[in-house]
Amino acid sequence: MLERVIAQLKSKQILVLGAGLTGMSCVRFLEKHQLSCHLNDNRYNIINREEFSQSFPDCSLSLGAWNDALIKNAEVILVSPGIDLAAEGLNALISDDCQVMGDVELFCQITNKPIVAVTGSNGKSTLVSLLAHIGNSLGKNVALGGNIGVPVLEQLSDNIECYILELSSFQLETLNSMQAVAASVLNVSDDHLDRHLTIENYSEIKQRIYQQCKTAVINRDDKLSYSHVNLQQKSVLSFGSNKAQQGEFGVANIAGKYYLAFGEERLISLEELPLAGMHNALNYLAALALGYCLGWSICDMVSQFDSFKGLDHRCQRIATTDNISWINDSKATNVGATLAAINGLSSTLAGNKLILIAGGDGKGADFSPLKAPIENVVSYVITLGKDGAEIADLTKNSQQVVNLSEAVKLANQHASSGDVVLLSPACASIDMFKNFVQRGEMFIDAVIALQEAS
Ligand code: UMA
Ligand code: ADP
Repeated sequence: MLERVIAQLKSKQILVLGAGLTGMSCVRFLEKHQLSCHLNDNRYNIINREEFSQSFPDCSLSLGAWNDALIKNAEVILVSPGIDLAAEGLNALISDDCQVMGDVELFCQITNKPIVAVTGSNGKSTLVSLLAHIGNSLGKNVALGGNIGVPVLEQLSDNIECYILELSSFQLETLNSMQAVAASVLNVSDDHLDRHLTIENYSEIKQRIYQQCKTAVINRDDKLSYSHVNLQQKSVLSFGSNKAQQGEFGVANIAGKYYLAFGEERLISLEELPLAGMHNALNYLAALALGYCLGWSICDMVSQFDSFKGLDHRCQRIATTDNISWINDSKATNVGATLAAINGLSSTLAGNKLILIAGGDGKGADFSPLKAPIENVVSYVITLGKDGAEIADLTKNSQQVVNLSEAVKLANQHASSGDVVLLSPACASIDMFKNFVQRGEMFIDAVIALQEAS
C-alpha cells in the first residue's frame, strides 16, 4: 500500500499547509520517501530556516502568510487540523482537481493494520490511553496516535499490531478512507463551535467516524453521539450507564452497589476502579467494548485496569493544605468536562464546600448548562481570562481575578477545613497560557507557593 501511495504522489505538486506537529510529520514522511514538497504557514518565526533546509533539502519553505500561488498550483494539499480552510478564505484558491487531505487520511491509505478510532468532546485521551495501556499490558504491540499529540505518520512501523487513534472533529473533516475495526464517538457536547458553528454540524462531523468502521461502538446515554447511525444496517455494540441487555456493556445496580457489566455478567465494582466518577465508568466501558472488537478477552482487560493511573491535569488531586483539597482539572476545556467534574465531586463533599476556578477562551460555547450545578453544588466561583466574566455572571457568589495566582489566594480565603478547590476552567487556555499543561502547572505552582507561605 505504501508503494502505491508513493507512486501516486510522485511528480505531483505537494503542498503541506501548517508547520506545527502535523505539518512537520508530513514533511518528514515525504522527505523519507524522496518526495519533494512546499511547506506554507501564516506564522513567521516558527522555524529555523537554515536547520530546516539542511534537514529537508527537498522541501521549500514559505512562512508569514498564506502563499496564494502555491495553493493555486498544488495538486495535493496536506492540511493541518488547526487550519480552517473556509475561514481562512483558502477554499476559493484551491483548484477543483486538487486532492485535499489530512495526515490521518494519508496514514489510512498507507497502513493495512487494524485500527480502532475514538472521537468525542471529552474523555478521548483518557480512553485511548487506557486502551493502549490494556493492549500493551496484554502483550499486544499497540501504537497510539492522533489528536493526543503524536502525529499518526510518526507511528508508522511494520512491528505494530494495532493502531489506536484519537481523532478530533478537525481531523475527521479531511478523513474519508479509514477502515477501522471499531470506532466510537464517546460523547458530544458544545465544543469548537467557533469553527463548526452549530452543535448539529459538529455532531455530524464527529459521527463520520461511523461511516469508516466495521463496528460502531455507541454511547446509549448520548443520542447526539449516534443520531446519524443507521442502527439496523450497521454492526453496533453499545455501552451506557444503565443496565446492559445481552451483548451490551452497562452498569448494574446489585443491592445498592454498582458494577460494570457485560449483559448479565458482573465485571468489577465501580468503587474498585482507580478513576472515579460515572464519566470514567463510561470510559472503562468504552475501552472494554473497543478491546472486545479487537478480540481481546474482557476478563484479561479488566485485570489491567488497576495499573492505569489516569492522565495528568484530568481531575487530579494535587495537594492538601490545612485539610483543603486542591484538584487540577486544567484539561476541562469545555462545559461538558467541567459538568462531569462537578457531578463527580458532588457525591464526595459530605457537607463541605466546593470552590470552582474557571474561565479562559470559551470557543463560542453556551455556559448556561453550568448555572444549575453551580447553584446546587458550588459555593463560590472564581473566574479569569477572556470569557471568565460570563461564567462569573451565572451566580452572585463569584469574582473575576487577573491571574491564577490571585485565584488560588482568593480560593484559599474562602475555603476552610474539609473543602475542595477545583480548577476546571470549562474553557481553552490559549488566551492566557501556552496550553492546558502550562495552565495546570501554574496552578500547581501557585498552590505550592501558598503551602510554602503558610
Ligand atoms: N492555526 C491557526 N490558528 C490556530 C491553530 C492553528 O491559524 O488556532 C494554524 C497555524 O498556521 C498553525 C497551523 O494552523 O501553524 C497548524 O496548527 P495545528 O494546531 O493544526 O498544529 P499541530 O501542531 O499540527 O497540532 C495538531 C492538533 N492541533 C489542532 O487540532 C488545533 C493537535 O491537537 C494534535 O495533537 C496534533 O495535530 C497531532 O495530531 C491539539 C488540539 O488542541 C492538542 N486539538 C483540539 C482539541 O483537542 O480540542 C482539536
Ligand atoms: P479529551 O482528549 O477528549 O479532551 P481527556 O481524557 O483529556 O479528554 O479529558 C478532558 C476532560 O474531560 C477532563 O477534564 C476529564 O476529567 C473530563 N472527562 C474525561 N472523561 C470524560 C467523559 N467520559 N465525559 C465527560 N468528561 C470527561
